[in-house]
Amino acid sequence: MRKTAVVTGASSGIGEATARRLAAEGYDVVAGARRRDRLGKLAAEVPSITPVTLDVTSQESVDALAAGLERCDVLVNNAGGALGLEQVADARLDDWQRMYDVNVLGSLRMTQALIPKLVESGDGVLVMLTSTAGHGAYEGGGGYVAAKHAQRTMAETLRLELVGQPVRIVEIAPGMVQTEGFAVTRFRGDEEAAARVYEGVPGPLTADDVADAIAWAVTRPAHVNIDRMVIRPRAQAAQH
Ligand code: NJP
Repeated sequence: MRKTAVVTGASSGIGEATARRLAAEGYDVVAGARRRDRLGKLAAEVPSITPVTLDVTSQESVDALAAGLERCDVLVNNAGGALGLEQVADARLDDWQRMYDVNVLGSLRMTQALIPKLVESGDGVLVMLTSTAGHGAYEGGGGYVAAKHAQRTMAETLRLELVGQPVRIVEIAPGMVQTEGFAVTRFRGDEEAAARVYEGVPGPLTADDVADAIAWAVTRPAHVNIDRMVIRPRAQAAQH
């Protein structure tokens, strides 16, 4: 019986790389995101990937995805990102609300919708994409830092609550990863400013580096729980 993996935010960056990587590992992958055109191209390239339009901020959208699934062995809560660079004193409330809605509540909606199927699978794995930002703080990162801390503690709480159930909880916390969308969103669509983020940073991680770690963690034997992997570019050791 082939296993099914659901990856949120699979239309670009880490989510897309993870969808490809899990498909290569033999999973049927349900790839969710809002940009259906991008998912369609991905699915045309990789037949075991099924595109599903998904907005993790909409309960209806999350429920529709869950209702269409026969099974779910792996859930990768990857959809997310940062918005804005302001210091806490100047932060915009609507940015914080948006970051919470996508990163934190989006992961919560997906988790609540799919925990029963992960349990049913007999060896479910839930991956929470946090960040090194979820393990510290940095200036101008306030809302994102807070959201990633919340996702991290959600994963830790879930792991405690699911002791005795056949579900493993894996936290993946990357440092700087050069992806298409992350910096652009953070810089509010200013692509030139976003590109400069990676200038002078020797060897940021690639989406594939993170996807490799996710695939390794979820394919461990059922008795092995990889609690957390913190993955940094070598040059970024011990910083955010
Ligand atoms: O970014 P990007 P990454 N509903 O912008 C989707 C974390 N991280 O791959 O809906 C559903 O290329 C969006 O799809 P679409 C980061 O916090 C990153 O770098 O079509 N999906 C797209 O596929 C995040 O949790 C870095 O626009 C929604 C995807 O999310 C994860 O890695 C460092 C959505 C974002 O892809 C992936 O980010 C780190 C919604 N409402 C952690 N809103 C880094 N890049 O440096 C967005 O530590 N998406």
